[in-house]
Amino acid sequence: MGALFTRRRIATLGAASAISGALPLRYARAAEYSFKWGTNVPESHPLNVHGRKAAEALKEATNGRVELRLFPNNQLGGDADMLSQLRSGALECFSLSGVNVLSTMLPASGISGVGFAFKDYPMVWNAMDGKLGAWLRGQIGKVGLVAMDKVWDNGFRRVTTSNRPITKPEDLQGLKIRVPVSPLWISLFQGLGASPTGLNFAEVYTALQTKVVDAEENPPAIIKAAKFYEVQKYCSLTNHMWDGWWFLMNRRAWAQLPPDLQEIFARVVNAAALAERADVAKQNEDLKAELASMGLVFNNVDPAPFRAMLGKAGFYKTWKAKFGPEAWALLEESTGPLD
Ligand code: X2X
Repeated sequence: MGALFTRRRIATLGAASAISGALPLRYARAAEYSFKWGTNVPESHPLNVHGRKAAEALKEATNGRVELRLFPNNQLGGDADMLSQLRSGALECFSLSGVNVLSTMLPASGISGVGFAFKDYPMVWNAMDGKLGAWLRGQIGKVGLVAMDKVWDNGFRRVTTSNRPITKPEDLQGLKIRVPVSPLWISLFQGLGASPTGLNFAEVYTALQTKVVDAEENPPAIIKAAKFYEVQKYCSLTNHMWDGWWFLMNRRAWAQLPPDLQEIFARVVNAAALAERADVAKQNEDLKAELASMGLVFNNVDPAPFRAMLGKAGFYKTWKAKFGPEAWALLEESTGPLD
């Protein structure tokens, strides 16, 4: 009876607020569960576009009981800040690449970033939606975080520079290039003879603009959204690494949701990840012409000599030893032999 009474009262209030143009009736109650969700890329990136849609869909599917509040573009702090907020529970959800700062506390999560491992998307999703992904989610669980099943796509990464196109490994020698804060990323570019600096994404535009670094590497959707074409001249299609974002949650926040809401939450977020993947893959094809019209000069790259150089530098041997035989075998199940 009590519940019915409450619902009637809310219906009455809802009708009143509808007249005054306030909250629609369906969501007249404040959400029971309100989670903040931080991302490190600008509002217009498909991660956030589909993130906003996911938040809407979740509100619909839970009748307003669960709310996701998206904070794009490092509004809550840089990658390292958001990761510590996530761990403490100050932030409930964070989209983070396993190869990025997550790998500084969980080295295993960097394995998806091994240089030139994935050649195309079928290979990527075979691994990340398959055994390697399941194994990685298990590792993430061991450090007290929850990872949703579907990884959101960032894309195949390409080197951009302000001073010269990269067509062969020699062009990378001594190049001052920004990479995310990650031992694997640093090792990859050192192995290729460049001079990498680890910086959180929030600092990249300024670092390029002030020439603290001459280069960075990211997929086209990011080059567009973060306007790197304003401060970079060349884009070399190196495809040296695929990258994606885990949808990570603080474990206590996840555990607050009763099982039926957990099920809806996972379903909605994972469906949004699939839609985002399709959008990013398309953008990464389509954006070349648009970015070229904005002045970015593209060139193709033969990956073979770059990969050979990494092999000679001992990159694959070193990282195989660090990740261990179990993880490496899972990666090679999808990619084929890597060394
Ligand atoms: O920091 C980057 O370059 C970015 C946005 O691609 C990642 O999150 C790895």
